[in-house]
Amino acid sequence: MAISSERVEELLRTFRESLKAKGFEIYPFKVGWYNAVLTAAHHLQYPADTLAVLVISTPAMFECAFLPFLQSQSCESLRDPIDQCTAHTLSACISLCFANQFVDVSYDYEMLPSRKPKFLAQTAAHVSGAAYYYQTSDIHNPPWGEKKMFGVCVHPQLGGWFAIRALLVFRDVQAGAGFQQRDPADCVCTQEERIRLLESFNLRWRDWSYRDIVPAEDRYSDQQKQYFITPPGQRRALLRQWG
Ligand code: GSH
Repeated sequence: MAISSERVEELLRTFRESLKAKGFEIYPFKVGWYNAVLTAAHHLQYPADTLAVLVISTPAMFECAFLPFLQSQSCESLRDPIDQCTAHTLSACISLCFANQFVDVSYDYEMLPSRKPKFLAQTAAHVSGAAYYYQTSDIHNPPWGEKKMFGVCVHPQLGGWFAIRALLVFRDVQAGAGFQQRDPADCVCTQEERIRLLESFNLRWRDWSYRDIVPAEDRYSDQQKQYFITPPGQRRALLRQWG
């Protein structure tokens, strides 16, 4: 039986609150909305009404989940501290909130045997309403000719100060017709701004200016910036310094 949109919210309420306290946000959607915009090779193999949830990290994740996670572990044993922290936090919240549900979890860092990602994170962000995925196709006369320019997601409150972390699929939960798709906020409205966004992201991504394309309510702390600016191979030394 398909559940109403109120039941979807009820099902997710405690999970949403537990993850918010750790600096994550969740955005529910139907698998069919995602499959509708992709070729068959990328489809998620579930019926169209199956409930899925996208998980993103906000700037608060670093202080609310990551630093406490480091305190609880021996840093030397962590190979992928950020990914391990995300998996640890999500698994704990899933066990707590969905003891009686089958939840299939895919992380942004996981690949299929074909080397394709398990899900297209930016597409999932767009169809779930989390963040608008700006691509060359959103620009009428792209000034770059045939040059490949990657698309980028912009969150209406966080700009680019967030990261897409995971996709959950509730195998046995079908959402009813009342659960309606909401478009993501189109916060980079003009052609000029969209060109500036894609140029900043593709040509000057190291300076992170694309993240401030819209005024953000929250941004990464200096400590978090220092962590992410440091190449992953050198972060262990940084963690040792932070002690
Ligand atoms: N695999 C490493 C770990 O788990 O520590 C690296 C993780 C990592 O740095 N991921 C990037 C990230 O979280 C890409 S998703 N960046 C934050 C951002 O770009 O906002």
